[in-house]
Amino acid sequence: MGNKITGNISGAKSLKRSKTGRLAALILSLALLICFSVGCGKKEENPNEPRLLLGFSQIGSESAWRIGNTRDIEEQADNYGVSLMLENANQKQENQIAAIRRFIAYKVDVIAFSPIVEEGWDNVLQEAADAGIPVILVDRDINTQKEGLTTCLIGADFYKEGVMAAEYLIRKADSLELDHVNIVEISGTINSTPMRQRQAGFYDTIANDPRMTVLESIDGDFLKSRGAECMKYLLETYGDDIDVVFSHNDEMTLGALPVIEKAGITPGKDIIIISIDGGQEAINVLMEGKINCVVECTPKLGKALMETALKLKGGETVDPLIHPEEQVFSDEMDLNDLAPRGY
Ligand code: GYE
Repeated sequence: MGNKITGNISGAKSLKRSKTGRLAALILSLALLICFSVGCGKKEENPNEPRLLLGFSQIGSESAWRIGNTRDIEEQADNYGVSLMLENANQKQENQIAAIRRFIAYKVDVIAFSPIVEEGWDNVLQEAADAGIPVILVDRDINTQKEGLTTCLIGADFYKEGVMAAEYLIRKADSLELDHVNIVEISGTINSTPMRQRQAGFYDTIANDPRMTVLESIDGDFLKSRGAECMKYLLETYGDDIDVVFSHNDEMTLGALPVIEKAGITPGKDIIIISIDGGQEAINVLMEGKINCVVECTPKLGKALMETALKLKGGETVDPLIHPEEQVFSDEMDLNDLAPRGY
């Protein structure tokens, strides 16, 4: 009997359920119909809502390269719907460290920065790691004994740039049939990755050529004004002995050229001029014949940065090293059809 009552009760319930069920099914189908017709079948991304918050500490505004790099990162952040907190450190490491601390306090999704020099980042990066915020190195590397403080590096192969600069010089010395080549080097910021690696690539490549001598290497800090000062000092010290100026960036080269001309020397003819970056102004001067060779270093790292940051936010693994493709522009080629450089 208990069973029957139970059966009756359960029968009544199931009758009730089936009525409710039919109503629910109707509501559900109506909802689905509305959803499909207005496109709410999946969770829509709100175009006004950023996909991620990226804190980026830029070194400064020392060169056309750097300004082009900042602009590219801003443009690509817009393209990818990334909200960018951009801080310019005005060439000071302590400003970069303070910016990274602000990004941590703000709880950004991802931190990116271009370290002005390689040393001295462990503490602040440990703080980012403790806060669970992934860090991307852009353009330059750091030197650390600690594992896992950063996720990846997106930047040029500076060693290869130095190699390409030296290979050009060896070809040029061959074509001019030079039996000795005295080089002065105006280097980028001491202890920065491009300075160290461009120098290493260049030195390693000329090492086996007995014609090559580096008279002096001097720190021009990637700045135009320093390029001019360095060149003045080098001309006062070595005068006519200088056969080649190897300058680590266009800005310093553009600073050095008027000093050379003022001394009555013709750059590009009396002295071989080799530069790195490939900004429009240097390419124009190369086409005028006052620079002999410019090794390209592209500042356009924004796209790779946004794609990597989005992957990190999505919990995906990323490539530990992304190098853009780069080339050499020189007086060995016709540059008339070269597309505008964009920086
Ligand atoms: O060559 C120079 C700049 O780190 C690659 O920094 C960059 C260098 C670039 O300011 O112009």
